Amino acid sequence: MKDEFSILDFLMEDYSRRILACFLSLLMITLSFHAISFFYVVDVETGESSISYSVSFISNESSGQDLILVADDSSENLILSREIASIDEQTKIGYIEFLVSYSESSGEFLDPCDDVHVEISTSGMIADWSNPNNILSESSSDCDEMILILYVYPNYSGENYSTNESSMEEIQNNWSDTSFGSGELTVTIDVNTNPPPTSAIPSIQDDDEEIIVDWTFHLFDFQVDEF
Ligand SMILES: [Ca+2]
Ligand SMILES: [Ca+2]
Repeated sequence: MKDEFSILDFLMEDYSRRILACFLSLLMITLSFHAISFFYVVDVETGESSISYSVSFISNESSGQDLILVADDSSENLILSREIASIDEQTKIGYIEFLVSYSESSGEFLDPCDDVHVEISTSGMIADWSNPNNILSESSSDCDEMILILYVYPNYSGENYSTNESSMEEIQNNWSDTSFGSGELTVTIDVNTNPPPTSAIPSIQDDDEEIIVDWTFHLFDFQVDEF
């Protein structure tokens, strides 16, 4: 009888071990599943990926100069576009800068500088019109240079950056919209002349001013690398 009990005990022990082993295996599988799920959910909820990308910009310029004669008490328009600046449709435009300069060109003695107002019309070109750093108008009465700037591609500064919050596809889509910069940009120049003291003499007048507009399109392409 003693031997029979021993065999039974042994079988029961073996059975218990198997139950325990199964239980522990199940516990390990369950814990592993929860751990993987937890980290996956954290990943999804934070929107972060273990993959990081570096985005680098390759910049270029297209520039030109226009001389515009504006009669007293009137205005002239300067029109610019991709076509006029010889920029192909695939090239991205970051921003456009203008340097407007003039001097008194009448040649008359003591002829003071004229009043000049320059303004970019907020229509015609697809651009980042609400960018707070835009300078869309300037005035001068003393022949000072005027600088205007229009940011065309939203969020473009030319600064390289790294991110793990976007996928490769999202980054590429973000910097590939060539619709920005399409259309025509109109810059209006107003002149009101200030006459020389000798203007009482009919032959000595100041009827106009010659305005020089230097413009530069800041262009870019980009590269994304995984690291
Ligand atoms: Ca003058
Ligand atoms: Ca003048």
